[in-house]
Amino acid sequence: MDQSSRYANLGLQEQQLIAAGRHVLCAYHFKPRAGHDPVAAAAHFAAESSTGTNVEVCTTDDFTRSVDALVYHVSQLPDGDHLMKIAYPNELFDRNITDGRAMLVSFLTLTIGNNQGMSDVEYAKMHDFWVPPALLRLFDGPALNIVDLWRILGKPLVDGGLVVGTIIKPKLGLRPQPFADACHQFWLGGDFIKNDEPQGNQVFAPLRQTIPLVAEAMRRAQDSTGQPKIFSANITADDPFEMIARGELILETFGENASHVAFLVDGYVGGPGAVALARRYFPNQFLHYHRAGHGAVTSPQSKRGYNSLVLCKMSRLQGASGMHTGTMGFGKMEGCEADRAVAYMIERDAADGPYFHQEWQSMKATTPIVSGGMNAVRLPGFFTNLGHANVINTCGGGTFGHLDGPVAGATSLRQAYEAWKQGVNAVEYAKSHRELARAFESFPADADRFYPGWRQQLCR
Ligand code: CAP
Ligand code: MG
Repeated sequence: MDQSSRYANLGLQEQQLIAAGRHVLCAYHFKPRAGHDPVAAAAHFAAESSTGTNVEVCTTDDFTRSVDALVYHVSQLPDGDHLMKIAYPNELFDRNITDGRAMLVSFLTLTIGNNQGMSDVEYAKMHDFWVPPALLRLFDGPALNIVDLWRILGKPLVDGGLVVGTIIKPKLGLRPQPFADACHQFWLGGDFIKNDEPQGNQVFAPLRQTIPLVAEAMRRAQDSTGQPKIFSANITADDPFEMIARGELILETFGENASHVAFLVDGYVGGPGAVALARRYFPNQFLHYHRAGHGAVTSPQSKRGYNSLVLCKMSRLQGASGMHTGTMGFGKMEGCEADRAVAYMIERDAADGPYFHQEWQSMKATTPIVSGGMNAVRLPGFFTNLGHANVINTCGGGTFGHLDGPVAGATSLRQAYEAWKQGVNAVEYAKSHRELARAFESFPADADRFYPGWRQQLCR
């Protein structure tokens, strides 16, 4: 059934829709199934995403039609796919009965829900969306961000610079004492430690044993360095009451250092409920959103779901204090230098996605977290590409893979940042900073890629 007459209005002007602010706008790349007209397929997509189904129903009335999602643009793309833009009335999105505020799960279930498996649409992937001010202000947004970490670390609250971090490796398999020892070692040189995304309450590392040892390691490292330290503890679980129990245990155990604890949530696999629980039940803790699993939908190889920009934009709406934004071609995960636009979207008060300009109306920024195959050799190029170093960097292999161990690994990361900040070539800086020089030797393939001829210059 062609529903174009009801769910498509190609005469609608995007600028007027934005000026009116009564719709969420979404841009998708899609392919209609063979034999299906693109506009008709888009109209059915909009129906399925709002007030319709595949047939007219007798219960539809004039009010129903007033909140139809409307396709207002369909065009062919150079790669043969099509672009469609859909305007979703603000009224469609579910609101809490408790406080009237918006929820991300409703955005997902409407705009990337049933429409992901339709018989007349081969595939559809969201590449951008725009939230009008009237709805934007109903999302929680971040309670804290890197400024709160700089405050703890005693750094300037503007351009406080790099937070030097790591992930305790191996990813799994350390029992409580070796885990805490690794934390203590890194904290003798670094600022910030995160659990790796699967680390929690494994039988070989019960949380009730591990956390007290980590809290003690923090105390000792703070005492011996005179510097504050931060731990991002994974509280992800299926059961929200389990998450609460973990968070409360951790805060109680860290005691006087509870404000030095961030909570890590595997937000993609845990879902909006897990993120909202951390944001609303522990509003005083930095909310660290880890995105493990996102590649299933965000990878350029995926023609369905949504891209990294959409994921990161959604994380800011949900209240992520920090969000993994990838390494933009400088690390081990998929990405390219243009991905800096993803970081700008969550850290700035206004930014451009591929299809929409988004004003954030002073919603707190979400801090980019840079992880995944990074090390001291790779960092300077990353900062240059991004244009700043006001990020949290977590290097697992880049720390525990340093030839001289995690203290030297952490120190090498800080030296790489200092070199970049001073505008000094890292090889030149390494001549007078041993830990950085040894990072070149620890990661020779990276050194060859980014600093050809480094061996001769460092006489190594
Ligand atoms: C990094 C990491 C991070 C991923 C996340 C890992 O370890 O701990 O979870 O990098 O990727 O498990 O791979 P390394 P992203 O530093 O040893 O690579 O930040 O792109 O979401
Ligand atoms: Mg990890």
